[in-house]
Amino acid sequence: MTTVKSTCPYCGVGCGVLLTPDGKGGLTVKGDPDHPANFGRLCSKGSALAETVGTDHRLLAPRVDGQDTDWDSALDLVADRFRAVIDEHGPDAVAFYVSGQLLTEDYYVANKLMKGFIGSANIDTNSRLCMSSTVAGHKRAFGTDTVPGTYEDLEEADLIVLTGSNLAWCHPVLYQRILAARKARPEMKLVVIDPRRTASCDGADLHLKLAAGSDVALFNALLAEIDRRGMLNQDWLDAHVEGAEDAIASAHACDPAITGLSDADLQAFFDLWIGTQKVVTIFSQGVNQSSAGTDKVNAILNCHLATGRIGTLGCGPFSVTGQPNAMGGREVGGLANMLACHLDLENAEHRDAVQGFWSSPAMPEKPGLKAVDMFKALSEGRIKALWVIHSNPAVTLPDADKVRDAVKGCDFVVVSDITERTDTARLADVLLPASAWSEKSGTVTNSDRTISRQRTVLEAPGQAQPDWWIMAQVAQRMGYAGFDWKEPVEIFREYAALSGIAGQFGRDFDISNLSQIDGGAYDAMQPFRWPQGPAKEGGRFFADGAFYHAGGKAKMLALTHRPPVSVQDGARPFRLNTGRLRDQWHTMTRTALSPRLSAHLPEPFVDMHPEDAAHLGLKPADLVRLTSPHGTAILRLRQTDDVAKGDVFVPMHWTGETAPAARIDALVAPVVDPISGQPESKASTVSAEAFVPAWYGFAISTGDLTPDCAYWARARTIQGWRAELAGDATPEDWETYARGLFGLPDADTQVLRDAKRGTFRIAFFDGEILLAAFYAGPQPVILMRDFLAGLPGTETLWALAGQARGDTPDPGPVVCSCFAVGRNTIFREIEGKGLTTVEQIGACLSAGTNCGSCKSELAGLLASVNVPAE
Ligand SMILES: Nc1nc2c(c(=O)[nH]1)N[C@H]1C(S)=C(S)[C@@H](COP(=O)(O)OP(=O)(O)OC[C@H]3O[C@@H](n4cnc5c(=O)[nH]c(N)nc54)[C@H](O)[C@@H]3O)O[C@H]1N2
Ligand SMILES: Nc1nc2c(c(=O)[nH]1)N[C@H]1C(S)=C(S)[C@@H](COP(=O)(O)OP(=O)(O)OC[C@H]3O[C@@H](n4cnc5c(=O)[nH]c(N)nc54)[C@H](O)[C@@H]3O)O[C@H]1N2
Ligand code: SF4
Ligand SMILES: [Mo]
Repeated sequence: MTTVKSTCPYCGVGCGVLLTPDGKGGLTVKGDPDHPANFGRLCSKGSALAETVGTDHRLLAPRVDGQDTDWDSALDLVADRFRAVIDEHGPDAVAFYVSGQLLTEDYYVANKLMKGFIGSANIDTNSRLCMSSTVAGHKRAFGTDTVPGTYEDLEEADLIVLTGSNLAWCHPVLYQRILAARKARPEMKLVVIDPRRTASCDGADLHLKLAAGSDVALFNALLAEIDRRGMLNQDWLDAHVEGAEDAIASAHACDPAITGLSDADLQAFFDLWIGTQKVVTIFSQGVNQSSAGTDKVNAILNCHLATGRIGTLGCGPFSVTGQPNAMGGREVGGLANMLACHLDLENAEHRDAVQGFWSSPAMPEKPGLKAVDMFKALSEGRIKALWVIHSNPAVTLPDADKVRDAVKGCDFVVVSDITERTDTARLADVLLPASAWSEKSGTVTNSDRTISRQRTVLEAPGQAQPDWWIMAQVAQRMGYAGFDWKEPVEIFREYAALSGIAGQFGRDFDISNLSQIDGGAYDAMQPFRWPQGPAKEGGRFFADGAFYHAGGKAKMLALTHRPPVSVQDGARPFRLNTGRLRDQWHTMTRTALSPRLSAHLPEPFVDMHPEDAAHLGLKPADLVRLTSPHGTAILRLRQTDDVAKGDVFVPMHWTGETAPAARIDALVAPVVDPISGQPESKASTVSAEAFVPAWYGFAISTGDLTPDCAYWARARTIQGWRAELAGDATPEDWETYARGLFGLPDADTQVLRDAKRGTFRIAFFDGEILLAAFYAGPQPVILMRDFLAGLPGTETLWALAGQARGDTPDPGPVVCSCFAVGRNTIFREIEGKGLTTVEQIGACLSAGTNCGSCKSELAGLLASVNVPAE
């Protein structure tokens, strides 16, 4: 089988992969040593990609009202219904909600259809929840949405500042590149700015645990100090920047105490930042997902502009993009207030040029509805037909229960997905089967503007078709010309040609040198970064001081601190921070298919400071109920001083499919940044209390497992499933309950009952093969879970003991997912062999030697054992 070069479908690092199909529908995945993003490295998610292909979970045919059908019927229906709504209520009564995970070619078609032909700008994307504050901040400062630097800068910097970015878990290969650079040049410094201690803090020189939402105050304080120390780059400011005086005055007026940081910490940060010429400030969702997100971005950009530290080797602000094509979506104009190729929707000349290029009948003159407003319009009946493509908004939008209800209540909802098993897909009137990664073909752009190919290596199952094809078919059936492409390369050529028009308007994004590219060259396309050509030294922007505002200058902005909108008070004393885990991707529709990835953190949780937990009377492993005015969630307690007192952290990944009580966006307030419209996903306020169920349970099985009780969370294991459960009322008969849970009405059983303690254990068998087991009691059940999870499907007659026999030690929860090495195994090795370094653990157990994503966790385990002598 031939090996094909492609790109990882997860984060915005955009790693190159080598894919070799096995001829049986599967493939092997390796890092591409030649790709400039990763040079062969992959993280745990990339390494596990092979476990997420396959057809078990796939949607195989178009489905209308729950019935499988053929493409013609489904596409005609979608075209007719959209046409009917537009004819009756106008173009603004329909909407598309799309995704930064779409390929550029898909994205281009979606935009052309909605903005150029339907004639509405009601197309927004999950990038609104992700990158829109950065887009708005870049445009305010630079006049265009441009990331100035390249990945090489992360290695060449003398100081890296991670602001609101858990790079170790969310952009693991970039983090590994930084770690490798620090190893080669130990003088390179790392500062983390995050209210929470994260894996990215291990080995950092300084962690500023700032008060949630206080980044503007912190960077204002830095700007004021730059001025105080006489470190403004006055020549550069005079030549290339407007607004410096006002910005600096506002910075002086801002009180650094707002950050909650000690003077010593502030001074240490100022010394490092001001004293290091080659500084890269990386920022991500701790900055963007805020009601002051755009100001936070500009507060960072102000400091780089004030010192002229931008666009040179190892130097500049660096927004890391989240999704694999978040950057491509920005280039192609995916947001409701943008046109393709960094042209502006509200600029009549730009609009006319694009309309001419498309020969399109109608173009909207105003921006369309931004994501949160779009779903509000949906709930109010102003949007009457919605098409969701490659996203799961019923889980990931703020006020998610309301969003879910709005989708449910909408007259006509179309969802394009690869699986029907999502909270949003389950609500669709028409469900369209999309080809998945490895089956489709196109381009994506990563965080440093490198455009890479995704290529087809597997055949799409059933009737699945690529997203661009589905949209182009609907467009043609609506009677629109200009959608009759046969291959993605034809779309790419058209898009590249359009970027030439942008170039004529002096915009930064111009790849029109590729507008004649033929199929062969497209197939062979190597990763390349824009801008192309000699114009920009090293592929960076702005070192020459040429910005994109009308006068050619950059702008510094005068900024004041605004606290998060949701108020912390006696009724809602906790600030709810949300974010990501190392081994899961968003709503888990793909990563949760991998038993390895599911083993790292198999259950949703809330991180709470031990003093807060004690104050609420909570014990380890208790369940906690969080409540906001919008919704409620039940989560397992993890006590940790990683979070500050008064803060709680909950991962965003669990859904109706995996843990219906733990959909955390149900609690998040639909509050947005006034400029970007990006939701404040990290600073809602909630109350917390113990959730005391009548019983707790744990289940393992070879077969499917869908519990029905107040709280449950399930995860894949190598042989099947594992689940945590808790119920409000004790079932009358445990055996009946357990048989129903597993769908095993007749299987042989072993039962262990302790009437006095109220505990019950049951195991189901086929001969001596364990099919399933269930453990319940009035208290959290203490078991060797990770050991038990491996038992179903094996000959086991002693599962009821709930623990390993003496000779089989419990591995504990997985730390290294590449080699499935558990925490207990690592502890035993550390203690038994007296290990003191991460490298030694790797040598003994292989842990951390493949992707390296768990190295910081290994360091944490070592630190907890090797407490230095006083
Ligand atoms: N494993 C994994 N990787 C991913 C993804 C995934 O789902 N899983 N998703 C991808 C996507 S789409 C994205 S957008 C990126 C996101 O990547 P990141 O932005 O790095 O991830 P998050 O965990 O959302 O948030 C980052 C940090 O912001 C901190 N934070 C919260 N409030 C504040 C604040 O007020 N100020 C500051 N300075 N920090 C704050 C949080 O504590 C958190 O540690 O990850 C990408 N990579
Ligand atoms: N509380 C809180 N909420 C957040 C965030 C947070 O930090 N905290 N982060 C926000 C951010 S940054 C982001 S990016 C969003 C992400 O949120 P979503 O985009 O809603 O989440 P995903 O799980 O990535 O959804 C992608 C969907 O596309 C489907 N899919 C996979 N491949 C294909 C394909 O090839 N074609 C099609 N048509 N479908 C496909 C998947 O099965 C899945 O249902 O969440 C946002 N929500
Ligand atoms: S860092 Fe991991 S998830 Fe991101 S692109 Fe690379 S392999 Fe994929
Ligand atoms: Mo994102």
